[in-house]
Amino acid sequence: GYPTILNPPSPDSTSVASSVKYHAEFSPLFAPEGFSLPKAFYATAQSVRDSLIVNWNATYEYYDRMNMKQAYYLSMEFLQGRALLNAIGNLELTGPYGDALKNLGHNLEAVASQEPDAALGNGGLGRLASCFLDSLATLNYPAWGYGLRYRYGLFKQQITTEGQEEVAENWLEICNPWEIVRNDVSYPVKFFGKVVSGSDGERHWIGGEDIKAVAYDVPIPGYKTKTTGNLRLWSTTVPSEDFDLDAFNSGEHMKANEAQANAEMICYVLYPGDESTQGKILRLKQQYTLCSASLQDIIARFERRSGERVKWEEFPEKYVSATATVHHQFMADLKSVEEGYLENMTVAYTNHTVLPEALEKWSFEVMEKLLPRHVEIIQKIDEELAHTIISEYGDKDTELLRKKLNVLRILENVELPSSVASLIKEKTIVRTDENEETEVSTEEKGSDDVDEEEEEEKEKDAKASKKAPKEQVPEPPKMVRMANLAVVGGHAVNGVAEIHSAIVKDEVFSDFYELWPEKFQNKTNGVTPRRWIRFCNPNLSRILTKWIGSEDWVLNTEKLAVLRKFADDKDLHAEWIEAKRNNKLKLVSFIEEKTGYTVSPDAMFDIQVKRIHEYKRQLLNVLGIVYRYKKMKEMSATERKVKYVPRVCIFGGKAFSTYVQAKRIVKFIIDVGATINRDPEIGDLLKVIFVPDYNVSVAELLIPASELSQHISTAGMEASGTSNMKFAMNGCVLIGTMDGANVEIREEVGEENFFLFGARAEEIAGLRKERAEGKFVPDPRFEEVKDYVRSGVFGTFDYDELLGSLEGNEGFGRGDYFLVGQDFPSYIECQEKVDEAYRDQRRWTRMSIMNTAGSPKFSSDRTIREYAKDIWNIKPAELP
Ligand code: DL6
Repeated sequence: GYPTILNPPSPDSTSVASSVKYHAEFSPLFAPEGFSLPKAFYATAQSVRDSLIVNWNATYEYYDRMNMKQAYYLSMEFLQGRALLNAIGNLELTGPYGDALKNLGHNLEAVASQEPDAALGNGGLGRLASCFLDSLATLNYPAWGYGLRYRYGLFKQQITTEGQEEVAENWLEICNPWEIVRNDVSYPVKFFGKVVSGSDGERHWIGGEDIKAVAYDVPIPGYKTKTTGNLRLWSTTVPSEDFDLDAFNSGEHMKANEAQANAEMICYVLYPGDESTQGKILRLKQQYTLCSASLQDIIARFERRSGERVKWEEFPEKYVSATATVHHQFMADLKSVEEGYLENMTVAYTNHTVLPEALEKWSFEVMEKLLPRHVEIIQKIDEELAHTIISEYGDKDTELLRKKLNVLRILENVELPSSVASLIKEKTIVRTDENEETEVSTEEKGSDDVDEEEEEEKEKDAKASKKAPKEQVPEPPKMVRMANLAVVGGHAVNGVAEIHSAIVKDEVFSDFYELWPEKFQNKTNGVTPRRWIRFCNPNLSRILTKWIGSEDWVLNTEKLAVLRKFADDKDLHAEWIEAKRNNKLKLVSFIEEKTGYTVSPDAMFDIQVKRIHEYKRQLLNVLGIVYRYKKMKEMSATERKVKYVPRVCIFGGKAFSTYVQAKRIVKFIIDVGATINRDPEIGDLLKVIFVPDYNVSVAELLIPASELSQHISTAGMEASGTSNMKFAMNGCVLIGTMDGANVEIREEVGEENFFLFGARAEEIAGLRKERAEGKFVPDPRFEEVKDYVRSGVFGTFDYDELLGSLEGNEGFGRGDYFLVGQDFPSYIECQEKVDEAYRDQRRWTRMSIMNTAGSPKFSSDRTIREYAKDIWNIKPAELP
């Protein structure tokens, strides 16, 4: 029943204009009079969507008909940004739409800037998911994305003199013109209730709270292909009969609406605060909703496509190769696991962080209440895992067995069934001498298993020694380790850059690696060259096309390497510098509009944009700026002009609303900027800008204008980073540590074209240890810079908590866990080398060209091909 036309007549500007006018009139979102910019945007988007729908339906029909293996990418975040320019670019309709809008009295860029960013993500994780969708469609892979349709996304960041303020981001206020609600596609999702044994011998989950997940589909057009993928986002509501009409009619209006409000709440915001138990439950509900609805949908599709006879054994081969890239990896609706649908070869786990606080653990009790049946199944999986561990290590070394059970089990501090516990007990009885048997440990038996006998023994001992019995130590909390569940359940586990994957297998999951080495892989991240060069940087794109000889590089980034040949060509240099300057000029206006500061386009644009986090070390950057400022102030005007290259230091990024230290960092940057930017002695030599509400469309403006960008995380802590790739592609030189994908970028662009500093990942543990032992001797320049801040130059805000975190030796939170003081000297010395290189504009331009030329590897097309071949086992299928 789908239309068979795959090629709608290629619209020229006249037919485009009439389609836009048609939508302004017949798909109205505004009053009939006038044709304002917002009205023009929505009408244009609706018109573009018409073109997308034809290929979208055809793609869907083709996959259905061919019954081919499909991949599903599940992610809590998709950071799509704006879609208009991307869609018309991919459809090769930019010209016709530009002309049509001009005829209608508007300019395409201004119309496009009306689109609110779809900010259903927090940072790199969500943006990666969106780049992957673009590559999947472009390369004709049968694949869909699944996520949640958050009503408010993350939050809108406002910057005031007090720092960051969060405001709800109402991105759906007018409507999302790209989405289509599929009212016929919805699934029940259950929470709470209880599990009972039925007369059929099966366990049944009954009662509780029932909600409904409804599908909203967003088309994902590939570049120069008919393939149009799908991003299915779930929104939550209640089955209609759940409206309590009796309560409503008896005046209890709120109560009548309670079920609806509870259900809708699930999709209100991304990462709701989770400090309270209610907050934790809400997050678990979100994760479970995504997994449950998506899996029900996948299974329903499998059943439908199977026709009369459903062969479950074909499920893994035929259909699912889902990637749980949910950083809170609630991997799967485990009911399906139990029923055998999702055994091997179906779910793969990508790890995106090694930060312990992001490797999620759920309270066993909370989970047991919310998902009682799943907890039973997790216990079964955990039990099976225990058997595997016992058979692997039980006969070798009892200490080892104990350690392995402690580390590998999914359930922490939860007792195993008595049969397994006694098996372990048997294995852990060792002979200390010929007659005596000693139990090695009770730890693996779980807290409930600590024998009463043993407690009595202790009390007896205490009495014997005439001491009062010790106070009862609170029981350790019972937890479900989601990452362990993901490794056990996944057929493949991968990290996202070489160094990160090495840490994943050798440190974070080393015990699992020992057990199942074949599961572990690396898949270095990538970004789409369509959005991140072709569409966001037309000035550079024209140069690339001219010097490479064709526009092929958009699909075959290997071609970028051709530029190496011309790295010293004077004509290329001239064009390169002009393009960068034009991009900088655009940014100058934007900065003025958003912050009120005027910056000089002649200064070096030095940018650090990413989530604000202590491990990403925006603090190191700003302390470096403070040091530079102090030195400038100590010099004469002439000296400082000779020594320093003018710089505009630009920051952008959001601090999570409850992350106090990150918010202090934002406030600090703003205060430093307020002082420096007003200092007449310094003028254009140094400016510090915090760009408010950093998001995808702001990145599209900043990255093309960047000359230096900072990727300066504590080594070993950034899984990959993807903005580093975008910057390099756009001819920006990087300053960075040996961390995440920096390592590979440096390898590709050449070490002479990358500013490296700081401790290496393998040194970090030793350095932290030294620090804890009080052996660290801070560099005097580091002390000097902190004293300078404390002297009040940047205002009266109390920076003790911030600077204090860099001092002492008390471990996490204090004692400079992120080693800012350790790396400070090498950082500022490296920054001097940056100035020196920039002063020589020929050298700098060469470095810039070499960065673009060295970035082919970082296309998400390469990453996706690797996933498809090595993990998902899917093949491209171009529409006939
Ligand atoms: O893999 C995408 C992206 C990496 O590039 C970043 O290095 C990494 O921080 C990010 N991970 C997350 C996970 N959650 N937390 N925290 O956002 O993934």
